[in-house]
Amino acid sequence: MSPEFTSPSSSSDRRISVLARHLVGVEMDPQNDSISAFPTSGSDSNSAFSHVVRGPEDPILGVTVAYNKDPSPVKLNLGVGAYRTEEGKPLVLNVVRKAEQLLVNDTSRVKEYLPITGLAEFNKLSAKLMFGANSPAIQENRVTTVQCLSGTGSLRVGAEFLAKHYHQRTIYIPQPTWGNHPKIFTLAGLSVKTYRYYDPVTRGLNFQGLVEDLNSAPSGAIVLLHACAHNPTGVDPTFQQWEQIRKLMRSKGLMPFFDSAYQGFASGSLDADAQPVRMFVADGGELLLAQSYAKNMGLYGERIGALSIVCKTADVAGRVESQLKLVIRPMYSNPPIHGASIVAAILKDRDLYNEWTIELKAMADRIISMRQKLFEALRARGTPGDWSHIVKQIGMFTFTGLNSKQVAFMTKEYHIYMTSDGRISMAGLSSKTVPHLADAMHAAVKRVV
Ligand code: PLA
Repeated sequence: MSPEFTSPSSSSDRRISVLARHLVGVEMDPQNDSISAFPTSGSDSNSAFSHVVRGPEDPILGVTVAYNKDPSPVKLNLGVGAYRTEEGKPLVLNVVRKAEQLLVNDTSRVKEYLPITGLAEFNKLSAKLMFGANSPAIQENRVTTVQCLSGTGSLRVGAEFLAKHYHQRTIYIPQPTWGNHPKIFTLAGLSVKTYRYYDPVTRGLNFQGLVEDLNSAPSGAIVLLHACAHNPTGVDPTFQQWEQIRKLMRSKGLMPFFDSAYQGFASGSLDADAQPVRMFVADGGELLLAQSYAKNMGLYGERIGALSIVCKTADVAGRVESQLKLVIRPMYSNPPIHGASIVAAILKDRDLYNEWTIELKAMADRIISMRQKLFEALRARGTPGDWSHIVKQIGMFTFTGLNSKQVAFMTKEYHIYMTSDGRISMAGLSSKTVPHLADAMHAAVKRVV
């Protein structure tokens, strides 16, 4: 932070200036407006925290931090998976604006605490969205759903519950996976192992490796599955492969923990993207599901999601829910109300729901068209390599195959920001920026090995 200390003109400027000085460890002398240092600001030897070392930036969110510091007018942030319009702007869905207006106009609404489990209506509707309106598990009351802090919070609460109450503490995650998964699960008290998932040679699924690894997992182990649009690879099993995975997991008593952060973003259809989860629910077995509305409703900052646990009986589900409350209460007491109210307003109203599906499809289609454009731009440049995976991969990301040196080159020479594993967020790209990205990729492939 580098606040300006030059003569503040108005009294509010002065207040801001004093605050800024306070934040950087210097204060104003009220008598003569001069600046004097806090006694401890010169050295940190008196601090109880002087041994604290600076931690690294997050591998994904840190990309945005670096991007924000870059003054270049051509800079491009393809790091975090956040949807941008053709103009490169963040998007608030129209249907979300409408729902918010309804909420604001309803003066009977209050700001009381929600129950520990969140907004009941939101929970019911979220389970229905994933499991389907006619899901026997829902009709038989075998599902418990609790509102959580987006996908991350749902994973964390689910993991803490498992660490406390499930007989197996090992969770298998795909190799590679979203970088936060191993941290969430380890901190919750689970022990993390990986199963083979991606084959860099074919740039596709290593199905045989996956089957072998799940086969040799201990009976009852937990298995993290990306419900659709696998992050970072953009590679999903086919429905047939899902069916084989399901059979194998059920025969070994492996516990599925689905992470659904992109329902609707893979195919553009909420129902099609829910299919793998529904296959596992249809066999009557148990599972966990973390849902996020960050991407599909564009509610990133509202931190709204849900954890569902499908159980064998309603009685078990009730007891599981009572224990989820004991996990949540000391963690954050109860969840925030606004995002849940927006989601519930949209899911329960037929017109708003339909409008949402149209806007969601438009976002998914724009991403798909960016894949085509980037693929064609590389072909037009004669960029060495087979880039067909760009159009084959699914969801928000392309796992380009670029190595970390090539990524560093693209950031330094072209001001293009992306994660060092070569993942690019297609949702951050637009027709205008495709040529710049294609130029950068072309140069990186030609000049950096
Ligand atoms: N699960 C997966 C597979 C994800 O990719 C993400 C977000 C989440 C869960 C959590 O999202 P939420 O808590 O915001 O609901 N991944 C992002 C953002 C989009 C991030 O890293 O936080 C990504 O760029 O990978």
